[in-house]
Amino acid sequence: MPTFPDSLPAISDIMNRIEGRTVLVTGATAGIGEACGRRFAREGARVLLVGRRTERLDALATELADTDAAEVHTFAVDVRDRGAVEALRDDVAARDLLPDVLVNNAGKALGLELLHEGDPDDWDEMIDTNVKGLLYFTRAFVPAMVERDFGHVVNIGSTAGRWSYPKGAVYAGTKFSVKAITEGLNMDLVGTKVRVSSVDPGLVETEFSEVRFHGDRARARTVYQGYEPLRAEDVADAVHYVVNAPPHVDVFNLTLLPTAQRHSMVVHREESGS
Ligand code: NDP
Ligand code: 8X3
Repeated sequence: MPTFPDSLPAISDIMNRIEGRTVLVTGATAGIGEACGRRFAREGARVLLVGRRTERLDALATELADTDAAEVHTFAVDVRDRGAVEALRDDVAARDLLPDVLVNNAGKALGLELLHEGDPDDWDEMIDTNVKGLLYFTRAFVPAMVERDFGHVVNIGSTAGRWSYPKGAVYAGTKFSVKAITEGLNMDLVGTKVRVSSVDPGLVETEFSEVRFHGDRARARTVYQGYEPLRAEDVADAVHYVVNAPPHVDVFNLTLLPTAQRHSMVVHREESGS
């Protein structure tokens, strides 16, 4: 029988392939994107944080500058604004900050309504953010990756891109699109060393539901009651795993759910008080 030491080091302790890389994260002012920004900074990456809320970007940059040796750059950009995304690309290229890793995370659900009663303004915003914003960033930053024959695109999809659900058809439609775009881009890049992955979480407690319910925090809280949802840091761990994999390994898709969740529609909730 072979003998092993009592505690083996984790793979990520052995090999850090992130240190010194440049990682751009969209939607870094909250939730999963913020957790990814923190995680990559902790691993010694140079992080480019993108979001709309400047005060949050500034606060995060200050915090990371205090606690990490990482280099942090912030950019107040609306991912729906194609011109602003192109200007961002030109700006970071001029400053030699083109990303090795692009985490397309910015996204949202708006409303939880029967499709035939839904609000077309909500649909436009979801499609513009989750699909078109992701496309604009991909179009802006992947050419330089192809030119260098090195890079990684990580799209944050969702279990909603695998299973639609009642009153969530349009959000699910955007996440099915992310799945299709991830698959297509991955094939388009065959023969290059640019990797394409998606990380697809189930229920994660972030500001997601507060945004979905247009600021109704009490209603948002009910989404995560009676079970232990994923935390943003759990998803950042998954993104870290995908990016830190050896260069010959492309984790095409990583789906993670809370243990209490087995499908978009199957969640085991404990009765309150039990
Ligand atoms: P949060 O609401 O906590 O964070 C969303 C982030 O996206 C914020 O930083 C927000 O920043 C940014 N964002 C939204 N619109 C824009 C825009 N137009 N331009 C730039 N940034 C924007 O949600 P999550 O962290 O939960 O969501 C992140 C991603 O994860 C989304 O793609 C979501 O669909 C996906 N996801 C979430 C799950 C969940 O249960 N929470 C599960 C599966 C996937 P700002 O407002 O400052 O611009
Ligand atoms: C977020 C997960 O199930 O709320 O993508 O749509 S869900």
